[in-house]
Amino acid sequence: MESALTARDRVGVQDFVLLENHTSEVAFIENLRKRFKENLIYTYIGSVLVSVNPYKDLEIYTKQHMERYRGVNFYEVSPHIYAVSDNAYRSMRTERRDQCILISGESGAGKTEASKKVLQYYAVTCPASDQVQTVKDRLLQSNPVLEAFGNAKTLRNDNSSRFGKYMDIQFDFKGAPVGGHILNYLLEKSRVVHQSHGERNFHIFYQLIEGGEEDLLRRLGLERNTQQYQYLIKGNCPKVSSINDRSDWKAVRKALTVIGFNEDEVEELLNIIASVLHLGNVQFGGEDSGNAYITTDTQIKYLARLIGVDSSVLKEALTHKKITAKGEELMSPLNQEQASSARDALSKAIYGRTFTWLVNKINDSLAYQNTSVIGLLDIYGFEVFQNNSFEQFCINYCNEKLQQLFIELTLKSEQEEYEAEGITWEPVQYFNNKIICDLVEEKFKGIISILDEECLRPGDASDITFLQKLEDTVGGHAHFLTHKLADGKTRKVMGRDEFRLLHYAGEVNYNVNGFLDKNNDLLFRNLKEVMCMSENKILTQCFDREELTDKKRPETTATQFKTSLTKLMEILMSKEPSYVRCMKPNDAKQAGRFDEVLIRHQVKYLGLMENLRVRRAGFAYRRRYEIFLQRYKSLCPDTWPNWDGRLVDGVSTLVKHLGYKPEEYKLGRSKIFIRFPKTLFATEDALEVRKHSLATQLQSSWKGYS
Ligand code: AD9
Ligand code: MG
Repeated sequence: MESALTARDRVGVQDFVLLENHTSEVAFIENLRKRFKENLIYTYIGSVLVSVNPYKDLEIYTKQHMERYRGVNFYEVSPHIYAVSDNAYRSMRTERRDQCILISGESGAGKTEASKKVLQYYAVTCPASDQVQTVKDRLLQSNPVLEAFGNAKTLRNDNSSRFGKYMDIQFDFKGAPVGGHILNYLLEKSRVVHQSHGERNFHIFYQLIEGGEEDLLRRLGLERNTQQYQYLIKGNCPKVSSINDRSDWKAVRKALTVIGFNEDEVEELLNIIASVLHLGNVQFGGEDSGNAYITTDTQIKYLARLIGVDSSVLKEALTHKKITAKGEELMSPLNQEQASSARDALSKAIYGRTFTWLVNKINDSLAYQNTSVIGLLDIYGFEVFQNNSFEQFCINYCNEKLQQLFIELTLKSEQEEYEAEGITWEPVQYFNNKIICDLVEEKFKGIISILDEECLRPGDASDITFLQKLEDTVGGHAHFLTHKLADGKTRKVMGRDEFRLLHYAGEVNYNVNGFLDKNNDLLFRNLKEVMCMSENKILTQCFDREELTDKKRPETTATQFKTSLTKLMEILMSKEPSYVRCMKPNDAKQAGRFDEVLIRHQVKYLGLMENLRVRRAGFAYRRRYEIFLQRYKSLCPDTWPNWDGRLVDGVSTLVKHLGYKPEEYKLGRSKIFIRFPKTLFATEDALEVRKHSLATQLQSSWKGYS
């Protein structure tokens, strides 16, 4: 039998607080590496779960595994996402407190996979009736649908979430899942009309074209060739080896039915998807006067039929803009370039609004009930590309907010625990990223405010004037840089149209081109009018006539996002959080490769060393008295087989018998705090020896009978 000591040597410790040298990053990474090589992808820092993406299917998500974690305390079994799920579930049941599981990490680190595992765990292990089964099925089937419409292949991840998702799972008093509700955040709409090299549009387009039945494609006027569509060729990446669009299409079709879509609704939804592809193929020519005209009549014919509008109305709307002059409404012609961007704006609006409609539709089918909930947050991870734009700015800002929440909540809860136990709190130094959140979101002075100001300013406002304003306002900020150096010289590595933010997770250069347009997100009024006339029932819900009469300027994209994030933070703050910190082991999406540089970078920006220091703040280990006594009571004749007195006295007697020195531990109100891992290891080893000798004794006494 392998001794406890050699096992520790081989597979490392399952909780970083038990690392001998807990301040050493080298020891931390070595522990991760050892475990990763043994396919042990999960490790704790106290109650925080650290997960390293294995990039291969491990046999650790079976029903048997789920059973193993059901109703069992954290430290009795090896670390697992199921342990976190079960712990949150039990806290919700016993303490009647709403829970949330916050999953963070960079793009491709495994957040979405982790959130699916949590959902599957509840679907399998929670009690069920027929009605509950329907809810469970719908909760599970919402994933393939939302992923088809909201995920895409990027350079970082073949199945990258291009929207943020917060899902409440609701449980009744028996602990059965009875409903759910999804909030979605800022879909990356620009992907509908443009993709960077090596990336794709949203999965659904390829699924439909590759998997759609012959007569369906005929009805939609589509060819079975993705390369025919302008919106699908920009990234020059029609196929992805890890993705089977055809079988995914089947799964999505089935999922839509489970969620409760009838045939007509599916047809209308697909009409919209096909319309976007046809819109992308609408081309414009230029008359001598410069006015745009449409050169592709076939597309207009299909569009008119699929959207259910008159083709001449549509043609006019795509090439004109309605203006009001001297109280009179006039149609002013657009030039070629303007018409192309109006067309793209329409495609983005149609797709974006349909996505929100889809989320609402799923919510309706999940029958929201206000009971105990467990919230699951799976949002796009921090990302840095060669060229970073407005989308990365929003995504990375969102990650700053989540990091901020993590810092506030973990520090706060640690501090509270020490106070509750009557043990002196030893302050820990850590980097607080609030300064970066403020730089982005502060009223009047923050980057978003400055951007909004430029968006509203009539006249010569442009992306470049926005950059100049930034330089004037936040130029001296410690986390902001542009090509201009303080001495008037130029920083050569940066473009004149870029600014750099020093995020908690690393430096990112943002190119300002397109910031104003994307933030304004304008759609010409006459295009909105046409959409309101549509006979497609989904589109009539997406484009409301009231919008046409509303004189108020709609909120900018960044401000809407900021407001929705503030609300999200409030939701999360009101619940008891559990954390899953995901990491990616290499950039090649390969199994078995542990790139130390990449891991070190993530350990650093996820603040894992600080997390560990806070968690240890003097003490490596803490446990409730009854649990500690139950586990180790056999090691002391006074506490074995039972201790009848006060728990604290029992623990005190036990540890004195074990030879703990006064400086090695402290007794709080309900828990024992142990300072060094070696003390605990010695006790664990003693337990191992005792079990072994008991087993040997038992064996020899049996031998006596034979
Ligand atoms: V992004 O911010 O949405 O771009 P995520 O969500 O963090 O990102 P995702 O969960 O999509 O990453 O994981 C990326 C890929 O890694 C998956 O498609 C799987 O192929 C792989 N993966 C992640 N977690 C696991 C796992 N526990 N077991 C096996 C995994 N493979
Ligand atoms: Mg994801």
